[in-house]
Amino acid sequence: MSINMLSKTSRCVKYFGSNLKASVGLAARNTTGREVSSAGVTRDFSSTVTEATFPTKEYKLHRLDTPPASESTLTRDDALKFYQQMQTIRRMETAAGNLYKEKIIRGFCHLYSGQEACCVGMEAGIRPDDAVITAYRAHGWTYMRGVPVLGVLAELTGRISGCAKGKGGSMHMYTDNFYGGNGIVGAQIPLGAGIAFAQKYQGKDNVTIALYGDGAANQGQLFEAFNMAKLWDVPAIFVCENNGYGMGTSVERASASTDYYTRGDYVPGIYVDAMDVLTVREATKYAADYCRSGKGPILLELATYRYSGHSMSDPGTSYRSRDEVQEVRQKRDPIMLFKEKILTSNLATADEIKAVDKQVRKEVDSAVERSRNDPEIELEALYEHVYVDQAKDFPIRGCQSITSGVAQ
Ligand SMILES: Cc1ncc(C[n+]2csc(CCOP(=O)(O)OP(=O)(O)O)c2C)c(N)n1
Ligand SMILES: [Mg+2]
Repeated sequence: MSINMLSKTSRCVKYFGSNLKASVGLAARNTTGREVSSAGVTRDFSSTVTEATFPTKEYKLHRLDTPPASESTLTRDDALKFYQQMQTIRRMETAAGNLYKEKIIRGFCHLYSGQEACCVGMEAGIRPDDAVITAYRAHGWTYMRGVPVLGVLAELTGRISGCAKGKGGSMHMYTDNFYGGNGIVGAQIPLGAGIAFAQKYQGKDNVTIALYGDGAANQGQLFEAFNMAKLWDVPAIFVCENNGYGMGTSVERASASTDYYTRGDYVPGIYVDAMDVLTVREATKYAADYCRSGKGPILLELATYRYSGHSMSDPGTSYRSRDEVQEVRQKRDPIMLFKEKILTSNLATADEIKAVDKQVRKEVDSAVERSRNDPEIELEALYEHVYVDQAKDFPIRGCQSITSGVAQ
């Protein structure tokens, strides 16, 4: 039984900063105020509210007259859901980092820790049938688009339970309406414009989110894609995840202008504080409405931070100080801020948060175990899935030695 179904009414609170501004009456949720969930977790509702309203962080606008919503109403269900999603991604990435250090994951591995509010907030602002395409920092997005933790971690260890059967690894994960995971910096942006073009061409009511990093933001191919997207007014939400650094370089050293939300020129843009998941959600809803109404592309700059180095081979300390990373962790961490928010507003109790943490730990630990021990695909399966409906003996150049036993 969902929380909402149980509640006859509710307490709703409105927050402005830390001050409680308004609250409306409390009515019984059920006779006992307690529920045992299907997971066996006892929830005590007596002290919680069903929804609360928070101010969003200030947006900066480029070629737009009205900003996204200045307030965001959060239900109890969504509060626990967003917390669980962000915490799962954090723990999954920590597990991936550890597996990499053990040399069980090989090759590239780019972690998303610190940036969780971006994908969780954006997913909450679009629909599952909308499309997403991102760069190589793809694990969090893969999970948010519906791949379970096992599908991500086993992909990283190259095992059969991986979402690409272990053939893709860190940068090449896919699922329905999720077009990867792309290793070439910036290359996913023209592809994203193409997906949006197809949506418009086919008369669909969908939008495409195409994400790139600050390091990709100065590439020529982005501006070519912006031009065509605006020329044909395709429903593309271009998103610059500005985590402050490219591969070993700060944005200030690499960019003549770091106002990335203005860099689409004739494409309107919004600067978004992406350490706050609700601010991201409202900006995304706004952008999706904008695109769906036929106005063409829009650009969001999500100001965020990554805790790890660029990849596992970068300790991430030669171009920024440990103190800086520590300070963000202590003062601006998106999960910590959100947890504080839902606890102080009584959307969730400390016990419920603990129960979520426990469940997340269990899921990630069991996915780690299987990702270590699952088999790899059969050798012959390496040349499958190159083409749609590929004939059994279809020759793939470079793979004949495997299939025919003849060295090439
Ligand atoms: C065309 C191309 N050039 C260079 C690289 C190497 N490279 C990989 S990531 C990266 C920096 C990208 O930084 P950013 O876009 O800010 O993304 P972040 O890693 O911060 O998420 C570079 C130069 C590449 N993969 N592709
Ligand atoms: Mg970056």
